[in-house]
Amino acid sequence: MKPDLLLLEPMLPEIERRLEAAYTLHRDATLPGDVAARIRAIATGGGTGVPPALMAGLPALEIIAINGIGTDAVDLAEARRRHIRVTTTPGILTNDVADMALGLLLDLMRGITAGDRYVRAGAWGHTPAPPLGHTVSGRKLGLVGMGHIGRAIATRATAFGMTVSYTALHDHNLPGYGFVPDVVALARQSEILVVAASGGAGSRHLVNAAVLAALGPNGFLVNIARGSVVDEDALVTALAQGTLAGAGLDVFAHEPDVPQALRDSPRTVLQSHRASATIETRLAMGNLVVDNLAAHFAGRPLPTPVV
Ligand code: 8YV
Repeated sequence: MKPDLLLLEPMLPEIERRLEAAYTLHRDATLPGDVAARIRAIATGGGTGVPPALMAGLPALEIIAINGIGTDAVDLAEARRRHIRVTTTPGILTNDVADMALGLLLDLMRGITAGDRYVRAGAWGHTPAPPLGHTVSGRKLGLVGMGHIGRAIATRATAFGMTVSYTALHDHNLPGYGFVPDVVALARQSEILVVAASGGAGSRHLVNAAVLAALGPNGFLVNIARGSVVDEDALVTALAQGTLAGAGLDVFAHEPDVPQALRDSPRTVLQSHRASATIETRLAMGNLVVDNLAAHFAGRPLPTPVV
């Protein structure tokens, strides 16, 4: 009999076909009691995770396979207590997420999508051109978080001639990149601040009103990490008051709800949590999810466990 698996987030068709071949797939988290009692596995996204109440209602749950690297939406302590395995897809999405960070920054500072809208609207030659942009190359960039994604962003920024500094839980002693222990001090010395820190209680609102004020009215913020790392109310206020020049955001505090003020602001470039959303990366991520699940049910070592 095929194990029962709860799929909490859609995956590529070819990945879902592989899952359907090996598992009895359920897609609705509001399960009747007799089905909930049979669920042995969950496949979910990093941003979606597993709501604690759902996890508590699945007595037979053995493994949570995350289609991503963020574990902040899964109660890992509870998983450990219940001996539930948890896996992620490390390393695969690093370059795509770093590319998105630079893409958001380039669009934000050069007005690329604003210029696209201007031309598509037939305004060229008829109404004033969009405002001049800002030079990206050679600027001072600060990174909040210096894991694999942060380092990939630093490599790209260096290729753009930028001076890169970073803050993290400790000095990684990285040649060419300055370590700044305090996030406010990092913001004060940066023209661009990129948030690449893991989500969770330890980083909640790490980028707060004081950090945004230190980044200042000529500063730009990019967030490709988690919405929880930035105080979103403070960000809305800074953009509205002009005490921050702009923000490029792929993640938000309460996805998929995005504050109207951010959607209306001319100082923002917005994406719907798509930094890892390429065919190539999502196929590789999905295959690793399938491989982790298959290893578990075959009694083999898991390829990429975190619990
Ligand atoms: C999502 C992410 O997992 O890796 C993460 O933690 O947030 C994303 O890559 C992806 O959007 C699939 O849900």
